Amino acid sequence: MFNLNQFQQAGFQVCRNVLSASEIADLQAFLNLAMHKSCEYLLHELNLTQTSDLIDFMAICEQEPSKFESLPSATRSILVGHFELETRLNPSLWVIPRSKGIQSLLNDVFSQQKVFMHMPPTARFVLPGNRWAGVPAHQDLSYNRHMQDFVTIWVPLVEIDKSCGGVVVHKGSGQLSEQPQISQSKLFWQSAVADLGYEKFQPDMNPGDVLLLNRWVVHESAPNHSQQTRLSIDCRFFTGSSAKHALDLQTWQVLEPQA
Ligand SMILES: O=C(O)CCC(=O)C(=O)O
Repeated sequence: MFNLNQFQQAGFQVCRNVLSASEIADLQAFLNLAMHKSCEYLLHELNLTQTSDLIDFMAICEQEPSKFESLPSATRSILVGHFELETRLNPSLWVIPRSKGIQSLLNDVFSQQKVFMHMPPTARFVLPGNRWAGVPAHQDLSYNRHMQDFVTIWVPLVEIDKSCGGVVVHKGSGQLSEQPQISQSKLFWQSAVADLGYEKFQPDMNPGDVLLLNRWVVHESAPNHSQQTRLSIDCRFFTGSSAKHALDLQTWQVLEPQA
């Protein structure tokens, strides 16, 4: 049951059973197929034979950064767990904004204002052991200056527990002002914000549950220690205008960036 006051205070909320079983099944079917294609593409590009070779390849890159840096940016992006743009642009992912459960949640958050979804959403796959496919601690506002009033909805498509990892929320940071990023190796990811000592909370979730985040709350990816690939989608929903492409949830048109 969504609680707006609690969300505004904490900056996050785990919302249970928001997407239906059939919505989840459609998303899983689409992304499982896309994941196999992405892995085949990587194996072909890197001249490797099996998926686990990709993890060994990343371990080598950690020792020899130039091996990673010399790859095309599209390949680098898939290696750190991002689905290709073509997949992210596919309307199959609009199951999320079209879901009655998501629309009801957005209505509670934005109280009947017109809502838009940043395009394209991000879809991720974290292969077992791919510890390079993780986002360090960050606040979403630092990466989304093109929107003012927005929330992130993180949608896992597999069971999320301590072994499979998921998103770790820094409990208590939901109203924190924007934090500077501390420098660190930029080989695989952007810099992190400093650890201010907040309690780390990593919710267990089932497919159908979603994690709602405001733009200030600090959060990061947890590593995937399981034998299963972690599949998830994160969408940003906003009111007002955006300086980047957006999906209008009233008309289902993709809008051009606005000045
Ligand atoms: O899926 C993940 O591992 C991280 C997602 C995230 O940090 C975000 O959506 O802002």
